[in-house]
Amino acid sequence: MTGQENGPNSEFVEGLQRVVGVDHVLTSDLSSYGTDWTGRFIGSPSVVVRPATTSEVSQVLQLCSKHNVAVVPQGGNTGLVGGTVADKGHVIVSTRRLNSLGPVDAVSQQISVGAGVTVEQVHEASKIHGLRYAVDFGARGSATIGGTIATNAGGINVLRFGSTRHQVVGIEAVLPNGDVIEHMAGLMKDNTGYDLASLMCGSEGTLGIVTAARLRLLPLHSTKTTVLLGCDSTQEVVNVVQGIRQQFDSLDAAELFYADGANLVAQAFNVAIPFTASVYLLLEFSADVDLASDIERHLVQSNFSGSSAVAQDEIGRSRLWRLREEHTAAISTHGVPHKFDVTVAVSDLSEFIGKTRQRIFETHADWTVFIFGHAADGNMHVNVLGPSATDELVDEVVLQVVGEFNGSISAEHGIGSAKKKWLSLSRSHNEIAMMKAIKGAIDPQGMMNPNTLFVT
Ligand code: FAD
Ligand code: 2HG
Ligand code: ZN
Repeated sequence: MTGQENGPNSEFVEGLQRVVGVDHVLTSDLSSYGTDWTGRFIGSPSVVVRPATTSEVSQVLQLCSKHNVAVVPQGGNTGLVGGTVADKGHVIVSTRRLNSLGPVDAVSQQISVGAGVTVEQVHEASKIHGLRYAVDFGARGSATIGGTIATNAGGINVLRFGSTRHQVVGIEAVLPNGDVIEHMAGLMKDNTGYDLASLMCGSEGTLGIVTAARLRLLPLHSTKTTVLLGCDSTQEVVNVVQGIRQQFDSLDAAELFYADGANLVAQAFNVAIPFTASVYLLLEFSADVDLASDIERHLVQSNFSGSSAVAQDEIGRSRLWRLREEHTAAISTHGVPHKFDVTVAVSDLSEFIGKTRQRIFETHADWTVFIFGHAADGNMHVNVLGPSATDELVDEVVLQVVGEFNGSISAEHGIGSAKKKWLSLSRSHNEIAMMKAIKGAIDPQGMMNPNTLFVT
């Protein structure tokens, strides 16, 4: 839907300017808002509006509703599935000025923040009080709390603490008609009907705009131990992770990557690889005791015979983490990838990865494939360089393999515009019908993020 295919009409733009001020209604030089992080999805928004308060968001949405203009919410624009692609005539509502932060409530171990606050800002504010925010991933410096809620972001600590949905204890959001819902008390026991905060998690901007959230914080442990292991096969990684999880409830992260990805990162960013291996497993533990010797003992007892490197100081840990976290940026230095963030049962991981590589090779032997991800969740990232941005053959091939393994076509990035054609591989007809009924009830005009989630 949009009533402004030929560009925004002046009455509408002036209305927006009255709400947020002239400086915060942009109608030219919009490419940084119009193109996604990967460069694969390029939109052509007509207007970017930058409200600073919930009341301004409400007035902006009322105006958009009145003028029949489609709205694309945008936070840090670090999404990887084309979820912020806006067509001509669409308005991007940037939430970055909704940046109120805290204070940390040390008694309830919670914090209230505006949707435009970054994940890293929440980490820093929590740390001062001996607390931590569980959601963490490479784009922490730019990804916003609103964006992480809208995508139900996962990241490296899901195995211990769950995804974003598990951290959100209160929500404030503006519905398409401008109505505000606000449920921010953060009561841990509160069974008073539908869980609207949870509904907004993973809604990808299709139901309204998240303007603030109350987040659960956790005690910050005094010691972090990061261990890089060299393994011979994916199945060995799966076995090691299983043994470690049984022994250590202090395991925060278990990340897998291969020699090809490590070499790419090393070349792109001059990061040293401590030893060679075909598959790497990066483990991170946090606890109030030094776990290094316990971990070493466990590995010896379980007959682990590969190479290893251990770091407990900030610089050493960061060196090891860069090998994993810089995969995304390193791949992008070689072109515009097709990206998949999929989950299969951990017990199927090895077979799934083998089959995925084989099918891609059979489809096009010259395409380059990088696979890495969150080993304990069965969440792998398959990145393919070679096909053009609009060629969807590789998408069809990879997502079909996921379907064969009864996996999920989106583990953590969302469906966006990239995967909406394949939603039925992971969701039944009745489930999609129910989701569309919810969308229709909340957004009868279909004005919220129309290119995302559903094929319309
Ligand atoms: P955007 O990209 O701006 O938007 C994403 C989606 O949310 C869009 O559909 C948008 O319309 C909607 N949206 C944004 N803000 C709001 C709001 N306030 N209200 C309603 N809808 C909104 N993701 C993971 O899950 N795990 C990872 O490990 C991970 N690692 C990454 C590493 C790198 C280097 C990069 C570049 C990205 C990574 N991502 C990861 C993907 C991305 O950072 C997440 O999807 C993040 O949640 C997006 O936040 P954002 O603020 O940038 O949202
Ligand atoms: C990660 O785990 C992110 O590093 C990004 O989810 C994955 O670049 C990707 O495909
Ligand atoms: Zn990831």
